[in-house]
Amino acid sequence: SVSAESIAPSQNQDYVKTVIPKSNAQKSRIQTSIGNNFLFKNLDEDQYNDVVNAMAEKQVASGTNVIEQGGVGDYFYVVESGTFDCFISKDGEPPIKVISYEAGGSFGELALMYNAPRAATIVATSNAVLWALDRVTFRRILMENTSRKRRMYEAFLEEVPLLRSLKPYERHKIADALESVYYEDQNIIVREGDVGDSFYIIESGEARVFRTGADGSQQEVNYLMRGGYFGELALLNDAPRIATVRANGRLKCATLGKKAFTRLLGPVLDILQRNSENYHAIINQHGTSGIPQSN
Ligand code: 1OR
Repeated sequence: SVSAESIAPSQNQDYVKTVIPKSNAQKSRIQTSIGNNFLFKNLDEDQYNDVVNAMAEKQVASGTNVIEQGGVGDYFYVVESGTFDCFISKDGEPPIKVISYEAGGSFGELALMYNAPRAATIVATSNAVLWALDRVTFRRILMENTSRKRRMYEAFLEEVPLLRSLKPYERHKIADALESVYYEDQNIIVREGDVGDSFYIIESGEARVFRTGADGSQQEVNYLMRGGYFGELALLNDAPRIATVRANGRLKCATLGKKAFTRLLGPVLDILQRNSENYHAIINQHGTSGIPQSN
C-alpha cells in the first residue's frame, strides 16, 4: 500500500556510515542507556556497532527545549540521565503535559518514521545527558523493526477491550514492548503460588484458569479468549500468583514484563483495579468454583 511504501526504510546501500569516535567509557554508557529499550532489541552485532558509532552525546541544561512541536525531525534521542517532560498543544491552546521521561527512555521517533513535523515539545526538567541518533541511521537500522512491530500489533491492540481507551500513540508504545509467546495444549503459563514477572494478553486460542480449592483439588474459575488478559494481579499487588492458567489447545499470547507493564499500562491501572474487584465479587458469590467469564 502507499502508506507502507512511504515509511519503508531505504534499501539504498550507498550511504556513508556516520562514525563519531568514542571512548570505551562512552560506549558502555550507551550500552546501559539502551539496554532496556525495546527499540534496540534484536540488533545483530554490526547493526549494534553502527548505532553506537553514530550516536552523538548531548549535554542539555535544565529548561532546554530539545524538540519543538511543529519542527523538523532530525534526531531520535535516548536518555542517559536526567528527566524530560513532553508537552502537546492542540490548535493553539496552551500546551498540556502528556508524559515524562527518565534514564532509559527515548523520544523523537515519530517525525523520523513518518516524515512528519514534531508531534510534541520535549523540555529538560533537570540537567541531562542524551544520546542522539541521526535520522538516516535511525531509519536504516531501527525503523524497520519498529514499524513492523507497530503494524503487527496495531489491529490486535485496538480490539483488546482493556486498551480501547488508550490513545493510538500509547498503543504504539505497548506494541514496541510486546513479545509473542506460544503454548501447546495443557501447557501452564502461570502457576498458583509462583512469583509473577509478566502480564499476558491472548492473541489467539483459549486458556482456562484454576484455583486450588479447600479440599486441595483444582477448580476451574475462569475461561479466557482472544483479547482477554491475565497475570496482572501479581504485578499490581506484588503478590504470588493466585491462580494457575493453562492453555486449552494451542495458545498465543502477547506478553509484557513487569517494568513495561507498570510504565505502559499506567493509564488503564484504574480499569485493571476495578476489574480485579469483580474477581472478588464473583468469588464471594460463587465460592471458588463455577465462576463465569468476567470480561
Ligand atoms: P516526534 O518526532 O514527533 C516529539 O517528536 C516526540 O514526543 C514524538 O516523536 C514522540 O516520541 C513523543 N503523541 C505524539 N508524540 C508523543 C506523545 C504523544 N507522547 C510522547 N511523544 N501522545 C501522548 C501519549 C502519552 C499522544 C497524545 C494524543
